[in-house]
Formats: sequence, C-alpha cells, structure tokens
Amino acid sequence: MEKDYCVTQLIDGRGEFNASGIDIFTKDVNFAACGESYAIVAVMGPQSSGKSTLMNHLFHTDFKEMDGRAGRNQTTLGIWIAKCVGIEPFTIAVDLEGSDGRERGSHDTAFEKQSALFALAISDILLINMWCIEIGREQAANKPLLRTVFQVMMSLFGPGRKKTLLFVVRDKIPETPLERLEATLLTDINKVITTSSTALASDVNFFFFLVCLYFFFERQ
Ligand SMILES: Nc1nc2c(ncn2[C@@H]2O[C@H](COP(=O)(O)OP(=O)(O)OP(=O)(O)O)[C@@H](O)[C@H]2O)c(=O)[nH]1
Ligand SMILES: [Mg+2]
Repeated sequence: MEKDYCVTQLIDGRGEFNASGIDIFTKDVNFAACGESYAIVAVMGPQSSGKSTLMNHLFHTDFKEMDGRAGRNQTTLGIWIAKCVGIEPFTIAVDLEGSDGRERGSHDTAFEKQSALFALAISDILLINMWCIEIGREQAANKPLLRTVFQVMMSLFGPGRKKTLLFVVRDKIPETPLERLEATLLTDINKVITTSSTALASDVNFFFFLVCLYFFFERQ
C-alpha cells in the first residue's frame, strides 16, 4: 500500500488555521487535479475513544494514536487532515480533537462545538464515534454536543446538501443483539435531530442519511 497520506494539522489547538501547511498539502497531493471530484470524511467523538485508530484502519492514514502504556490522555490536538490511501474518488480524512477531555476541562467547550460544526459543514460523511456502553445514556453518546451543532448549523448555514451521519459503535457487548443497539441509537439520534430544529424535524431523511455500524478493533 502506498504511503503518501500527507498528514497535516489544519487548525491548531488555539483555533489558528495553518495556511502554509494547507498550501503544502494541496501541492503534495495535487489537489487541483481533482476538480470537484473529491470527498471529505471526518470523525468526531469523545477523547481517547479510538477516532484516530479508526481512521487509520479504514483509510490507511497515519494519524497519531494514543499509546495506552503511557497513560490515557489527549493525543490529537486541533484538527488534522490526511489523504486517504487507495480510495477513489480522492478523499480527505479529517481527524478531530476529542470532545469532553480533561485537558480543556468542563468550561472550555467552545473548541469542541466549533470543530464539530466545522466537520459537519465540510464533510460528506461524518463518523460519530462512540462506545457501546454509552448507547441509551442521556449525557453521553455525543448527544448534547450534536444537539448544539445541529442548532447552530441550521441558524448559520441551513442544512446544505444531504450528508451521511455514520455512527460507529466500539467494543460491542456480546449479549445485546446488534439490531437492538441500532434501534435505540437511531431512535435517540432522530430525537436529537428533530428537537434541535423545526426545519430538520420536518424531514430528517431529506437532510441526513443515518447509518450505524460496529467496528471491531483488534490490537496489533
Ligand atoms: N478497547 C478499545 N480500544 C481501542 C479501540 N480503538 C482504539 N483503541 C485504543 O484506544 C486508545 C485511544 O485511541 P486513539 O485512536 O488515539 O483515540 P482518539 O479518540 O483519537 O484520542 P484523542 O485524539 O485523544 O481524542 C489507544 O490506546 C487505542 O489503541 C477500540 O475499538 N476498542
Ligand atoms: Mg486522535
């Protein structure tokens, strides 16, 4: 497998846009040659929930992953992009800083809201990463963050073109059947979407394609 993923920090932890880095990225990947034929896939979710690992497995990118032997802490800072390897059409993977991290604390939530909104605005497919045990919880499973993001998205931009929200469930519990988990998850997400905006409530399926899948992680 070729390895020209060109991992680049797009926005740093203070929200500064890396203009020179993007210039180098677009030249290195010959972005101009794509015209309008490209896709963007982003991932969001809580800190240390395996987002970078997921992107690296799915898209053969090389985002930095946490080394669990050194403790559990923030690994991805800001927003990173990379070229997906071996995928057509040309696709850019976007790896977000995790939400709900102790490094920013409970009062500094602006970055996670802005970055989730940014990811939703620019991506064709937004992966929403979560642990299986969070399904059915009210405050977990990214629900408060998603509600805010949907509200702001509608007030700022409107829905835009139809997007895929792909919920990726990690560490599935063996005794609960997949279809039961999926039903609970999608019911909850539908509720979040429909209660965040009257326009979205009118027809969720017109704006979003909701999908749920399970990612089984095997340590190398
Ligand atoms: N149990 C389990 N561990 C996982 C899974 N995926 C990744 N991990 C481990 O979880 C830790 C965090 O992985 P990362 O991919 O760095 O997580 P992240 O969400 O990108 O972390 P931040 O960038 O800090 O938000 C690493 O030690 C991974 O090896 C999974 O599906 N199940
Ligand atoms: Mg990460």
